[in-house]
Amino acid sequence: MDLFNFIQAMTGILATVFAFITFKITTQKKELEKTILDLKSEKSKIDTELNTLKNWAKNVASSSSDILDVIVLGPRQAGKTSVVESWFKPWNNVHSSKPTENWHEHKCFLCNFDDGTFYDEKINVERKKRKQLVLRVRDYAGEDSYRIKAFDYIASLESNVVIVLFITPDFTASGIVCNNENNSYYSASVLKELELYILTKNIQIRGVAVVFNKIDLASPSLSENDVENICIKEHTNILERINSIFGGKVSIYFTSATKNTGVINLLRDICWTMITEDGQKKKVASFLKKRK
Ligand SMILES: Nc1nc2c(ncn2[C@@H]2O[C@H](COP(=O)(O)OP(=O)(O)OP(=O)(O)O)[C@@H](O)[C@H]2O)c(=O)[nH]1
Ligand SMILES: [Mg+2]
Repeated sequence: MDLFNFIQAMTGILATVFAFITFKITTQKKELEKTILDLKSEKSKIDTELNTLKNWAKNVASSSSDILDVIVLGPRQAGKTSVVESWFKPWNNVHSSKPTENWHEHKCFLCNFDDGTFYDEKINVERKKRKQLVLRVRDYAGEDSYRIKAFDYIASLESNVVIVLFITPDFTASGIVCNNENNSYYSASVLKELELYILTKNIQIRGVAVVFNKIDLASPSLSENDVENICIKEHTNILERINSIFGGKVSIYFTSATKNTGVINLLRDICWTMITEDGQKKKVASFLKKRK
């Protein structure tokens, strides 16, 4: 082969290679352009979905729960279970109440309420917060040994605790007197022990309710005012001991589980230790109405 033919052959080969490379590049460019188009359309779909998600998230609140713990204490037969069951099982007959073994726990949802907003960094959007208020009541057996178990339980809680202390006076034909059971259940040493538990663990006590129950047993010759004043006077020592620990947090109630007197107001005030806003109070009031 002479040089001319050789050059001609080489030119042919190079032209073919060049044509092939050009074809390859053009095809790949087209594929790349198609991929870019696909990616753009995918991105726009994702953007639309993300926007929809953000708008949805703006209106869907992130929920968490607050528990209000209520610890019910008092000597045997004071009527603790009767009062507590009138809150949670109003259909139960008070007269059929049996002595409690250990303790009963009741839990129920009280209300939802708005709790400001927060910035959700995962999706870069300001979202609403919603709180669920849950009531958890522990009704302990009146035996002394359960008092200390209740104190241990109180010490395991941190905040939002309401303590309900039942006192049942002796209602006799001649009047109302404090009985020994109340005195020993709320003795100075026992209350000191409770104080120690609360102080060392720094527990946030929202309120303390002292409940004089069974007021229906008071002589009908006594007015409501008389009954209340005599109950307070006859239990001054116990009340002073309780006040010396809990100070301004103590409120006194007069109830009758059999006559359903004062029991719902007691529950309302317990709930309101956690609730300050009028709107929330209305929701709890409608919850309480179902129990009247
Ligand atoms: N008359 C009257 N009787 C009541 C009242 N509340 C409870 N009782 C009665 O008192 C008794 C004791 O009631 P409980 O509710 O079981 O008392 P408790 O404090 O839970 O007693 P323990 O579980 O043993 O510590 C029952 O026979 C009830 O029917 C009340 O307000 N008036
Ligand atoms: Mg009981």
